[in-house]
Amino acid sequence: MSDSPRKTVLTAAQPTGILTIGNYLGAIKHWAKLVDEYECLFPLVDMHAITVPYVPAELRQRTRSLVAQYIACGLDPEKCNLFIQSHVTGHAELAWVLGCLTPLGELQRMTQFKDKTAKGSPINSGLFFYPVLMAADILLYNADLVPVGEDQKQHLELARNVAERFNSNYSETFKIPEPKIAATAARVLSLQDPAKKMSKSDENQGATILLNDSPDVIDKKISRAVTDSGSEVKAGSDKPGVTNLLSIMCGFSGRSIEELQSEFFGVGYGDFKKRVAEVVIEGLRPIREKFESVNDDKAYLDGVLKEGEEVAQKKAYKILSKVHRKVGFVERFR
Ligand code: AQP
Repeated sequence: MSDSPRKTVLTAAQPTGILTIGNYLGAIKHWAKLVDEYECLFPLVDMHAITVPYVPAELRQRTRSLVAQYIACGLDPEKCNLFIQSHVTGHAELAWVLGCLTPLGELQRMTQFKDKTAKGSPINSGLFFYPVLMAADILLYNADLVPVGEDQKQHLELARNVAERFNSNYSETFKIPEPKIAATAARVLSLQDPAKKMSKSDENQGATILLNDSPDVIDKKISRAVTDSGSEVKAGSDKPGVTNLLSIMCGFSGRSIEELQSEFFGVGYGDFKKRVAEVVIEGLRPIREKFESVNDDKAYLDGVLKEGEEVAQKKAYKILSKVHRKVGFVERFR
């Protein structure tokens, strides 16, 4: 089914803002380790980003910037494929076919949709259809493995179901994608409300640390992060704020929670936070420097995206032609 003897990995981020240390520690840092072993496709999913309110000029700018952020985080375009989802029309085309195989009830069960509708803001049908588009993103390249966080497991399950349904209705076509969960991936929480995850689109700027935040800003945000009652630097369900800071420090330093707890035994919250800020600033320094050096190089970024698009387009066309033939569409004339 695939040209490559290597397994294919596909995973994505939405260009909805500058990446946070949550996106980095929970996802991209781990993706960067896969490029030597797997054939990796990392689409920038701009079509998913328009399922929620957005500003067109910002989306365009954020999509370009996301390529630079990916490269800065270690996704080497020489070793993996970076491209824009909307540049490969097969994503939308396959989503339509898969949508026609997806019972309404399956989409109504998606907890992410239910959560977003519960917030009461106006909902469009694109948001409802989001999991089908995600299934198309994956199946269009016959991906073997999909690195996902807990929050995306249900969507991947839907992709697996729809692939199985297609194979059983129309004969074997798609591989059934498997989740790939990095054992050490952190779930980074909001600095202002550790009951929710850190999100790049959070309107409260104090809640997130962005990959291009300056050392001063990082220092301020961490010093103002909410902590918990008591004064001990210790992880636990009764101390979500401190646990989050410890886990951020683990992510950047590679040290375990236990080691950090012993180091900070008897140390107050203020000094602990200063140390967390230093580690985050040092961890982000090379990323910020690389980002600044590539973000303005439009010719280089365009070259990366153009090459990515060509590779993705070729792969997508192969699968899509097969799908069109199987579902009974007349062969295209070009
Ligand atoms: N706080 C987080 N901790 C760990 N992992 C996270 N991811 C996101 N936030 C955290 C992981 O980052 C990858 C890319 O995410 P995405 O851009 O596709 O969408 P998202 O999960 O909705 O990320 P955000 O930052 O919360 O975006 P917005 O604000 O637009 O909704 C995924 O692998 C995700 O699990």
